[in-house]
Amino acid sequence: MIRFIDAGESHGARLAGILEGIPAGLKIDSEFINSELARRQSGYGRGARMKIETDKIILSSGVRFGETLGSPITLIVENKDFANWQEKMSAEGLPCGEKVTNARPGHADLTGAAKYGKNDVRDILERSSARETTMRVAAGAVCKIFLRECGINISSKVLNEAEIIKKIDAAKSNGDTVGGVFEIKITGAPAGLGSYIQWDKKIDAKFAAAVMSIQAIKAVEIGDGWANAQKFGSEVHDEIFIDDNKKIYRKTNRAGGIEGGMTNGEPIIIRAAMKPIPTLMKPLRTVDIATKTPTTASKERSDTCAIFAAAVVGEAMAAIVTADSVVEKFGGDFLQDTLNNLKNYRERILKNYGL
Ligand code: EPS
Repeated sequence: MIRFIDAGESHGARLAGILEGIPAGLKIDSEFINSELARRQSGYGRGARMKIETDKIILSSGVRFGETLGSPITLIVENKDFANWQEKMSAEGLPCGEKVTNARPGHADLTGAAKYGKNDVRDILERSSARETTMRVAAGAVCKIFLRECGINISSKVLNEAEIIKKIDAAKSNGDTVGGVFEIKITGAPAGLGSYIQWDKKIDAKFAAAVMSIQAIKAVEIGDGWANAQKFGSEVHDEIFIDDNKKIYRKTNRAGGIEGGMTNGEPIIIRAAMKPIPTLMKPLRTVDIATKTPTTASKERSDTCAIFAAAVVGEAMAAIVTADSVVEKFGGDFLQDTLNNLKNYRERILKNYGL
């Protein structure tokens, strides 16, 4: 089983993550992790913060002489911006900055303050910030390295990119923000990851939860999920064919590579919709939680659009789910055992089922 949690505030000293369950014997390329972190930092529509940070990974456990031990991997990234906030530290060593009491509509601010009994919204926004996704990308990069050994590759694209870039320009000059849709593609996964046996084993449900957990993601579909709902079954289901070598193939992939909660050997397609970021430079109406009077939302330095970063985070979340499913099916102590099991399985289902 692969487990991942992370910790850290947006303007705290550092971010940390623990990734457990990656098999022993995997060579870890820190430069690849750093290149993934750089991909997440780039993309049209990002704000001034990304000019301050140059995210670099520190591996502080679970890896020895560049190879995994099978023990939990600790991942750390320093926040360079911390230095700019240091003079404003709280007694606990957490960043405080200016007190914020006007909650942003669409953000965790209002409910978070009420739930955790805080009267400074900064106590909420520091953790709910998407800065945290840095660690998801670092953990996802390790999972991608493992998946590469298994012959599985993950990529993504932002849909309607040209149109979004135009919208970002317009939003910037209007003090507004922009959302978007990205698509993740996973190739090389064997048929049979996940299961129909129980609700919590279905791999489409796991992908949906993992991708939906990314800040500001409000809808996730597998394949042509939304469009398929409007069509007849005969227009939707991907017919099954067999070639001269007795190999199964499909002419379409509207199911997005998942049937019955299991991968079916076709590319896995996951799409996610991101709402526009709630921090607007032309702020919306809200209420001051201290005075209980009408006001306008706080104006934090922020991004105009983070869809390009979100796509990279989406890949990382998909990588964690895929790696977990591989380890569940093929074992996760020692890499060579995992790969041998995977190879035997691939051979068996190809020989007996053409899959
Ligand atoms: C974010 C606000 C901005 C973004 C941040 C997410 O940060 P700041 O308040 O420091 O300008 O840059 O994203 C990141 C720091 C990041 O690494 O992605 C927010 O409120 O969610």
